[in-house]
Amino acid sequence: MERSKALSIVKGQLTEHRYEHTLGVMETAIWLSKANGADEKKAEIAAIFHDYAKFRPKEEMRKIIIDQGFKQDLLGFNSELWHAPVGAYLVEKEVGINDHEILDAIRFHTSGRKGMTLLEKVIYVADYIEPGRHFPGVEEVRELAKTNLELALIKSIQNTIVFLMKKNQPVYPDTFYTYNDLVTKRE
Ligand code: DGI
Ligand code: FE
Ligand code: FE
Ligand code: FE
Repeated sequence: MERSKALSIVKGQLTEHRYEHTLGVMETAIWLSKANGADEKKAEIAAIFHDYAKFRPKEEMRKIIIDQGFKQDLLGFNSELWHAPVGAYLVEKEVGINDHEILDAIRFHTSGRKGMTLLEKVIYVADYIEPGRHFPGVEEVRELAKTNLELALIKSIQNTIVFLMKKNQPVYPDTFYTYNDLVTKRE
């Protein structure tokens, strides 16, 4: 799909602020792809659609997770996690994207997973460091991403876990599995 067509589709789903974020993720995902040998075109499309479901009503998302038999444990954790698997589903159903690498990059962009693909790593890190992001620790991850995607990914997951724990919020187990998998492989 053409970039302009994809952007016009997603614009209708997002707020202005979230659309600007999406453009930032797109640009960042393209340069991370170039630097790491990922498929630039797939990264572009995955980035454009990664937050497609962000503003769907909670009840719609809950119903899709139940009806489609997605991981039911999601329902017991922060609903912020839901837009990723629901997004992958809706992007296929409503937009007609059926490339599984792209859909998985959308599906796992919030929690990550054990055995993340290169494209999934690119989208995860791009989502975290795009130029519109301003939070403590983001600059360190931006620096790491210039030379080492893997280390940038590990640091961004660590930061997310610490951020949630500092707020006494639950951490979805897959976020830990992602982290453990990445650091175990580096040992
Ligand atoms: O949709 P975005 O804001 O661009 O970013 P995202 O899809 O990475 O969403 C991250 C949000 O999800 C962030 O505000 C923290 C929240 N969250 C809640 N519980 C968890 C979680 N994120 C992860 N990775 N793991 C959790 O257990
Ligand atoms: Fe997201
Ligand atoms: Fe993220
Ligand atoms: Fe995002």
